[in-house]
This record gives sequence, structure tokens and C-alpha cells, in this order.
Amino acid sequence: MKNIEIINCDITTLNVDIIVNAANKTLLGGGGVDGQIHRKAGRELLEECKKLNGCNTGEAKMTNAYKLPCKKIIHTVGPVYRDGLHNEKELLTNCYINSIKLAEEYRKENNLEEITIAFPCISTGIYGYPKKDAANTVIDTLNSLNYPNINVIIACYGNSDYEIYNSLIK
Ligand code: AR6
Repeated sequence: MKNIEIINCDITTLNVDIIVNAANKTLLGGGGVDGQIHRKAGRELLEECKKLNGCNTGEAKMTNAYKLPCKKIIHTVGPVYRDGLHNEKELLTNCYINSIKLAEEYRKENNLEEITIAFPCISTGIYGYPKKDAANTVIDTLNSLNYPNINVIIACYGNSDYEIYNSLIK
């Protein structure tokens, strides 16, 4: 990645190229960050999502952002955490890799020199993924990828995630 920045914020307020949504397989909205994104983007987002036929765990699909300040939304579906023995780590990794692949396609299609994509801490809310394990996996994944025209923001929602990520990035 070009740069990785950890910030403590509500991801729906970010005026970046792309924000990522921690969605569920239906892509039709829910609680957590998904609920906030749908509420603030407006009804048109749901109408577009209805045409996508859902999304498998670890995969990603892009939509417009409607009333949000960002330009696009990538919806990805994190794993529901059970015990760490059900492919959770690989599926969480796939969410980040597949979202960044889509972001790079978007960058190239639009002839943009560089773009910024912001991620929430996928799966670590309602889906119960342990926060430190998730953060370690996310940082390892991002460090293993070579996308020199993509800036990443990790949008932490509250101090606990923010502190975990800052301790890892040092
Ligand atoms: N900005 C940034 N991060 C946020 C925001 C926000 N506005 N709101 C919550 N978070 P969750 P999951 C953080 O539960 O665990 C939905 O019902 C939150 O603190 O939103 O992947 C979907 O439809 C946590 O760190 O997503 C699925 O059914 C992180 O976002 C299910 O929840 C993820 O928490 C997905 O569960």
C-alpha cells in the first residue's frame, strides 16, 4: 500500500474515494456500520443492493455512495466468528484482499493517480471476531500487498480498536 493511516472516526463521515461496508450476505442492510451506511446513503443504496444478488463471505461488491460524502462503497461480508477453526482468518483476509482488488480496478478505470480506501474493523462487532486477532491479520495482510497507488485508512470506531492498531503499527 502507499500509506496506512489509523484514525478514530465514524466511517460514514469520510470524504474519501471508497469506504468499505461490513455487510451480511444479503447486502440488504443490518445493524452496526452497515445500518449507519444505509441510513446515511439513503434508500437508493438499498435499491442498488437489491440488484446484486447478495455476496458470499470474503467476497466484495461495489456500489455508488448516494448521499454519503465518499464516491463509492465496497460491500464485503466478513466471517461470523465461531472458534477460529472455521476458516475465519482466511475469510477475513479475503475481505481485505478482494476489496483492495476492486478498488484498484476502480482506480484504473477512472485513470486516477492514487485513491484512498477506508475500512471499518470488519467482523469485530456483531460477528464477534476477537479485536486483537483481527487487527493482526489485517496489518499482516495489508503489509503483504503491493498496491503503490492505494492509500488505506483503518477507521476505528472508539478507542479500543484505535489503541490496538496503533500498538501494531509502531
Ligand atoms: N464507522 C466505523 N466503524 C463502525 C461504525 C461507524 N459508523 N459503526 C460501527 N463500527 P459491525 P460485523 C465498527 O457489527 O462485526 C450488521 O448487522 C464496530 O465498532 O458493524 O462485521 C451486518 O449487516 C466494529 O468495530 O460489523 C452484518 O449482519 C466494526 O465496525 C453484521 O452486522 C464492525 O462491527 C456484520 O458484523
